[in-house]
Amino acid sequence: PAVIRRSDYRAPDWLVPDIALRFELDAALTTVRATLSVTRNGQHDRPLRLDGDGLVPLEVRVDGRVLDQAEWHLEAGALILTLPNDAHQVETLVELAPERNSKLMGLYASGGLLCTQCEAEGFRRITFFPDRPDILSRYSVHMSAAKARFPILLANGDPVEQGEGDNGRHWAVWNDPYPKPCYLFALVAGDLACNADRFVTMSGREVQLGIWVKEADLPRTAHAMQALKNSMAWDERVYGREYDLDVFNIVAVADFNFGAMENKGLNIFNSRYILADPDTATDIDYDGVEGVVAHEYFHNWSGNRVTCRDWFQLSLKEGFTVFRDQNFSADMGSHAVKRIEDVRILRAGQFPEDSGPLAHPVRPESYMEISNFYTATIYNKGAELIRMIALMLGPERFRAGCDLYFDRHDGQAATCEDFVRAMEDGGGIDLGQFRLWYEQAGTPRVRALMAHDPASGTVELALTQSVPPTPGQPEKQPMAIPLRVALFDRATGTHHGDELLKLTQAEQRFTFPDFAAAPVLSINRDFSAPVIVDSDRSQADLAFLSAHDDDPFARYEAMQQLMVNVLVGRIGGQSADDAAVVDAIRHTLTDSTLDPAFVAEAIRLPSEAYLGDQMHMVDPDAIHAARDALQHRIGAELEPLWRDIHARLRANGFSLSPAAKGARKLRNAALHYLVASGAADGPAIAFDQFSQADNMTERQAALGTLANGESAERIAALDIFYNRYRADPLTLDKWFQTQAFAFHPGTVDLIEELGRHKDFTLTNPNRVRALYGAFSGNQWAFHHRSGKGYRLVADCILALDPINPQTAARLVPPLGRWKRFGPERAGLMQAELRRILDRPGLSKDVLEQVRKSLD
Ligand code: DPP
Ligand code: ZN
Repeated sequence: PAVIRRSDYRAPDWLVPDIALRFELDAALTTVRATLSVTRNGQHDRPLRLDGDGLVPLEVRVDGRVLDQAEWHLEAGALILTLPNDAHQVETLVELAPERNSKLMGLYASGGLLCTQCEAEGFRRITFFPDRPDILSRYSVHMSAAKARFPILLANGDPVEQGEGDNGRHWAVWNDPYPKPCYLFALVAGDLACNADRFVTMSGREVQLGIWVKEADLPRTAHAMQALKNSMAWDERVYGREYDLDVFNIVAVADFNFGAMENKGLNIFNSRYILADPDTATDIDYDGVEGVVAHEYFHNWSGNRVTCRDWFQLSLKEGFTVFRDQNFSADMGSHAVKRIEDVRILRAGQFPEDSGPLAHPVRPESYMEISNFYTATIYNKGAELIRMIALMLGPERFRAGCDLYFDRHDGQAATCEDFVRAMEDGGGIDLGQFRLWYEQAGTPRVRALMAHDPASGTVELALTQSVPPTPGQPEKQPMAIPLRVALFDRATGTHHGDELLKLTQAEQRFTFPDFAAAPVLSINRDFSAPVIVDSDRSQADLAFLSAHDDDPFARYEAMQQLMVNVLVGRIGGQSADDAAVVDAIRHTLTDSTLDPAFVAEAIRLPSEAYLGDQMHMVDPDAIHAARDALQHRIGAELEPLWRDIHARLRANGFSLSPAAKGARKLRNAALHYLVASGAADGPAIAFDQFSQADNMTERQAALGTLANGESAERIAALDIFYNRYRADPLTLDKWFQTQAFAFHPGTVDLIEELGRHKDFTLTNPNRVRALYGAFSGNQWAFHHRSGKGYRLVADCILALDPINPQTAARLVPPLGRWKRFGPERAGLMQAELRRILDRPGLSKDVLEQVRKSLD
């Protein structure tokens, strides 16, 4: 398979200002007739190339005349035509078999529906077309289908006409007035019920909103609808961006590769990001629905009105839109907790990517399969880049930069460089050196050393930075790193204001006058830059910050670092001062001024994977043992507190208020530590919570806690959960996932069993992720010294690849981290990667990931 390079970008040879599509829909056999008006772009005599993937033209016409076979040919699936004039009408007819489309790209069947997924390159599986995001076309879509099976027919834009046909068929026409790239094309046909609502925009236009689901799921759509209306209002208020069509529809489908898709006027969602009710959705699920509904809605401006020139610019829309949805969610709930969660996600997903064989810049230079680049680097690190720009500019100038970006590029396919330039021109800033963030992969490390001179009262902060080598980038230049710092007075626990330092050189010194005594350094406050900070702060200083820092993220971070230091000591076999951690947790738990949701974050031990990331060589067994022992100690020493919190925060009735959510979060943390304490009644208390809970947040947390141990309650709870939810796929996913996440010595064997369970299927991506995705994130279990975990995941990849290569490829990265896990495990992991590579006919999705992982 060919490697595509950013440097090879060329403007398209032909444009397609208009396209008319006619679909005769049927699950077994659909026909698609496409009429493209094409115009030559510039002076050249190159042929028209229409991408196709698995398509065979049944008919090709140019300006109405049927071509004979000698007048066209196929090249790597694409239809090649030589055209004499500068403008023509090209018509093709193809047949599709949606119900046999297990890749879930293009037109496919899911639970009786027909739906589409085109991003990134699925449209070429529907019809012949120049499938690249810089071709913007006006779409007219005519669909016909059997009315009984497919009473609802939806497409992008506005509905214009509908009617009855012969043989029980009916039809509908939808037009989208906004030119768009083909990756935003969508249609849905099926038996759907609608949660209908309306939104009046800032200029007084009324928009019809519809969330379309199976009839039985209607009661689970209220939260998504509220999130949609809140998003529309927020984008008007914060960015001045109004919705632009008369209808906005969302459809939920059960089988979906992504979380959701921002098709113009017709978002299609993985049902897990639409459906929520207290019985089946956790608070995290509710927040996921709110965040993803917002994300896809915000794409209407950051992605659809202004789209990407080519797929190397993916972060242009994704990084910016993640930044937007993060801020929206922060505004809907707690800024402090949202920031902590987002950093936790970045560290869990993006930092490992940045330090492994799949590391790539936010704007990559090359790819084999673009589906492999929907990564935490493009999305989450991309969002951090926008956040740094926003921080350096301040709110007003950032808004001016955004306004200029949207105005300047509305209706265009733009680049990351266009965005940066709009920020420079609109915000009044020089982002010259900052551009390196788009070019250089790898997480920068900043070393911070503080010295105090009592004679002069001067504090000197010496900062050094380095960016580690990554594949294809052995040497790096110093980056522009904005670091928020504050210097705390030890006696009063206060500081004189927080400063934004701009680190631009490899080594830089900053001085601060007027400190009679040595202060305590709070650095990278609010996680102002996505870097790793090494400092020589003592455990006492970290404990001080964990009790006094007024920046919630920095306060959380101090606590985390305190815990990491103790755990790394324990893992290294040193006697560690557990008491410092226990004291800091006690102090946090008893500080009544703190938000319980923040407390729950702050007292949480760093994950096993995060601890692994702190070490040069990862010993999963030692990490597990150390973390387990510390957890036990915290549980046992603070047992009365855990009991008290658990009893006290029991709610009277369910609410989704931030206060109620925070209480549940802290209560679940208390249950977790209480069980970890080894108290004899721990499992019984957990089982009681499991049985009594009127919501999934408490039920699943109790189940998860029980799943870690060995008890009669564990078996009973898993059984009850299964029987209660076996008919509800989204909730049954939790049953698989909870067992895959369990800290239990038998987890690896259980995965093998669950992979053969009658409810396990490879055709549903959510189910695959719930079992194998979760398992490969369970460091201790996945890295079982037998190598069985690696074998199970490799078996799954091999079995899934012919069915759904995109989802199969997503399971590869954990196997690629072999360099960090010692020679024995490395050998076992490489052997599994080679076993995959040896399979003939591997997809390019999996091939690219496995090849890079072996390097
Ligand atoms: N649907 C995916 C997202 O919204 C890809 N655009 O991020
Ligand atoms: Zn997106």
